[in-house]
Amino acid sequence: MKTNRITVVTHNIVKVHNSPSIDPSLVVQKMGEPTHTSYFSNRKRKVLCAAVFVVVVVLVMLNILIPIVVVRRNKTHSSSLIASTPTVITTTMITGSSTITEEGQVSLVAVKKSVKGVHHTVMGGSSMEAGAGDDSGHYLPYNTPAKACDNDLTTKYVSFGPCYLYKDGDMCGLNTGFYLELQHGPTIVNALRICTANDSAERDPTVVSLEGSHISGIPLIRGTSWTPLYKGASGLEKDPGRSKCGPIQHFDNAIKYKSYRFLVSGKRSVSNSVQYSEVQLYKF
Ligand SMILES: [Ca+2]
Repeated sequence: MKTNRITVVTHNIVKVHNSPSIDPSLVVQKMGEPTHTSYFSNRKRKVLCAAVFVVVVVLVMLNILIPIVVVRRNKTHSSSLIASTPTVITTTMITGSSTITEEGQVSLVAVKKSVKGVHHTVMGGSSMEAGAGDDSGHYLPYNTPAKACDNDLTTKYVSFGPCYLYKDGDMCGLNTGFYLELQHGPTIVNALRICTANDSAERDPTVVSLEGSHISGIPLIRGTSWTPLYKGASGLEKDPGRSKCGPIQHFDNAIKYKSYRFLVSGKRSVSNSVQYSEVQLYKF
C-alpha cells in the first residue's frame, strides 16, 4: 500500500512523494498565497489591531488630557480664592498669657517695617520726626512707635513731646504720634481703638486724630499729604484699666488710603509723656 508523504522543503514550497495519482502541479504551491480561510483570518487580525491601536490612542490621550483638566480646574479654583481674599484681615493679639482674635482689624505691618515717630505735629501740619532718647522730641529707646503696632498689649510707645524723663507738665507728650505705610496696600479704615499701657494712667491719650494719605515715602512728612479722617475721643476717658483696650471709635470713610498718621492731642492728667500699648485700625 502506497502512502503519500508530504515534505516541507522550504517555507514556500510543498513537495509530494510516492503519489503517482496526484498531479504534482496541483500539490506544489507557494505557502504565502492566501486561501479563503486565511483571507478572513488576516482581516480579523487587522480589525483587532486597529481596535487595539484606537484603544491605546484613547488611553494615551486620556492620560495627557485628564491631568491638564485637573490642573486647570485647580488653578481656576485657586484664582477665585485669591480674588475673594479681603484686604482686611483677622489678627491675633498677644495679651500676656492669652491671645484675642479681632475680626475686621487692619494689619499695621508697615512697609520696610518703618513706623515713624513724630512730635510737635498737629493734624493737617507737617511732621517733625522724633528720635530715640529721653530728652524732648524723643521717645524711649525701648518703647518705640513700632510697639504701638505690634498687636502686643505688653509692649508700649512712650513719647515725651516737649518734655523729658524728669519733667512733668500738662503738654508733655501731646502732639506726638506716628505714621506708616501699610504693607498690604491701600485699605479703607473707618474705626479705631486705643489700648492702655501697663502703668501710669495719667499718660493715657484721651483726644486723638487719624489722617490718611495716598502718598508713600519721604513726601509724607508734608502736612498737605494728609487728609483728616477723625479727631475726637480716644475711648479711654473712662479708664479701662492697665493693658486694656477702650471701646471702638467709629467714623465715616469709604476711601482706601495706603498711609495713616495717628496723633495725640489730649491726655488724662499731668505727666512727663504720653503712652499707649496699641493703636488698632478697623474696616467695618
Ligand atoms: Ca504693643
